[in-house]
Amino acid sequence: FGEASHMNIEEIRGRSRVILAIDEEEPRKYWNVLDAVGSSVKAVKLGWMAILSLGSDGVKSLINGHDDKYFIMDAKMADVNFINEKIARRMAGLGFDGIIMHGFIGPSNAPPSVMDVFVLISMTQGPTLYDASLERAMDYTKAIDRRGIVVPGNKPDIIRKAREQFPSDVIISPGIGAQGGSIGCAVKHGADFGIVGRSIYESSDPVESLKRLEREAAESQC
Ligand code: O7E
Repeated sequence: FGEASHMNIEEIRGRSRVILAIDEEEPRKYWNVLDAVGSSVKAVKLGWMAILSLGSDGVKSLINGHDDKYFIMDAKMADVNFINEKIARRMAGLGFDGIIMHGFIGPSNAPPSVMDVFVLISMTQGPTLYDASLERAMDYTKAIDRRGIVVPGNKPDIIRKAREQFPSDVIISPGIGAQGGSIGCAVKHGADFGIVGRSIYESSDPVESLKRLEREAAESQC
């Protein structure tokens, strides 16, 4: 995945603490939001809404048109290995730098790392089975070849436990703003990035919202 001129996720961490999530219906909105925020956003998370709204060729064009940014595909993969691998290779072909999979499937079903893998260990809503056996979910995740993990930004205690168990992972945390989490608190407890969707893309001033989030992340307070 060599052509793009953007930074890797660890380099981005030194400059920005927000990963912009876009889950819109309307294809044009993906372009509009990225135009509005410009170079201040360094990492973007897209998911199934982007693939459904833009189509895979549309997603590829969007990524090509913003080659200063790091793109993560929120596939939440949880299939058998050979399917996960096919999906990961296709997503890498669209230009994605990272992909998200569920941790519960364990290392034998994880795809070989054709790009950065982020493993989901606990969710913003729930409780889910992850919360009933968080320690085991963490053990499964430790055995997966990965760049980082996903833990809920609206559950600071889980972020703290995850940071203790995963001292050198890149921790990315959704659930900031619209789902009640605070980015300052998430960073204070050990998150590297807050993943933020509606609080930015539905804001009347996305740039101002982004700046406020970056300020809160830098202050790192609850
Ligand atoms: O509430 P918003 O609008 O800021 O959007 C939250 C985003 O985070 C959205 O894209 C959703 O798919 C994602 N998310 C959760 O909301 N909860 C989770 O537990 C996990 C994720 C997620 O991003 O998972 C993979 C990173």
